Amino acid sequence: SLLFSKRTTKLKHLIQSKELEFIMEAHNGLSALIVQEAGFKGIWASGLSMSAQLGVRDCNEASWTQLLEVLEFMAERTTIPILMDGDTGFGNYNNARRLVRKLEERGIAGVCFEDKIFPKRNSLGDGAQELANIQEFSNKIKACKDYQRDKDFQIVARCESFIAGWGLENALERCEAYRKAGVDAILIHSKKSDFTEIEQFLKAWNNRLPVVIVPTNYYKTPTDEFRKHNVSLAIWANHNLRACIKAMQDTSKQIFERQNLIGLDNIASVKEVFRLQNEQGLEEDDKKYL
Ligand code: SPV
Ligand code: MG
Repeated sequence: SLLFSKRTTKLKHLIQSKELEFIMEAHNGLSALIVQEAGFKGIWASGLSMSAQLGVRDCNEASWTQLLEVLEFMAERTTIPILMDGDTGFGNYNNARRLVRKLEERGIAGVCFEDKIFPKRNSLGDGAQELANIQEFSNKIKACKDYQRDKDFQIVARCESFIAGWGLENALERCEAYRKAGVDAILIHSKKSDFTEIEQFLKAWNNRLPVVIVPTNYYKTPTDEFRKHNVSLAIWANHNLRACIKAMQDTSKQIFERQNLIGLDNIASVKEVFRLQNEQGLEEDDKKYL
């Protein structure tokens, strides 16, 4: 049964199964545990969220080794698979495949690489987007697939043709090249507020490989539409980050203005903090070992 499988095998199953599955964003050890406790079967280690929680921009300002440290805490506190947002792979094929090796060593189940130029920019912003050369990016994928040790480690190729304004034909050409390079799944991204671009792609793509989507901007599309068009995996990509930003802003403002702690109803108890940290586990061990 999958219950006792490796995380790579679990992620492979989430991606390769016929069912529509969901993974949820987390950006540190605590949020990763919260995602798991909510019932999700997998975690999206979002580049936007991990950079934002460090207080920097989503354009590779945080180095890949700094992100590895974040991912290590996320893996430590969870058992469900984590898919890392690997941006462009932090360089050429050699940098990308070394990242794959380090992710495998830290128990991360897969990585998503996007076909842009390092340093990348977030896809939802207004700035111009430069795409990678198709051949060069395909070879990067191939190098990573050749280099991984665990055969179930998942590599997702993210196509940014729509984001860059290059259209459907370009998206199909790219994704076909990435498929031939041996990638496990395609992530097709769109920043439109409706499902039209993704729907056109899904129809033309015709299930050649599993498809992953990120419905941040077209969130009003009913989830059954994703199911109907055979989407494999939907990523709720940044909503824990946005939830804690709002909660922290409200709480800081309220305490600053009132100069007391009365009537804060939207905060967790200290007891809950201890529970999430597993304080009790240490107390039990202290009795045994101290
Ligand atoms: C992320 O969550 O970092 C993503 C998705 O890459 S997006 O922000 O839409 O580019
Ligand atoms: Mg990202």
